[in-house]
Amino acid sequence: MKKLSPTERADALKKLPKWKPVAGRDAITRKFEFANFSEAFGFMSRAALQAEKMDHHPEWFNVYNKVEVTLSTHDAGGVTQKDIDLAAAMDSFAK
Ligand code: H2B
Repeated sequence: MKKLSPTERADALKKLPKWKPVAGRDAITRKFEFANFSEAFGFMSRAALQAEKMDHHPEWFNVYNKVEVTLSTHDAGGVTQKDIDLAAAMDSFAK
């Protein structure tokens, strides 16, 4: 997996308007908010199964109804197409 160039990354993020670049690091992040813990954990369960299928795993932090997700490809040292694909899948699970 090759890191996306700044232009490729900016282009890909146009389709993921809720995902933002992380300051000082080649990664993207989004805060999800749900009605309650059950909804948040349901989302995390679906995201976890997708992550396993892709062999690509999120950094995330959950408190009650909020889930903060950071995506980066550790093997590549930055954002790759895998991060974009997992971000899009997470967006679809949060709908
Ligand atoms: N997840 C993420 N986010 N980045 C990686 O580089 C990565 C991963 N590598 N999940 C995978 C697992 C690798 O360690 C295994 C051995 O395939």
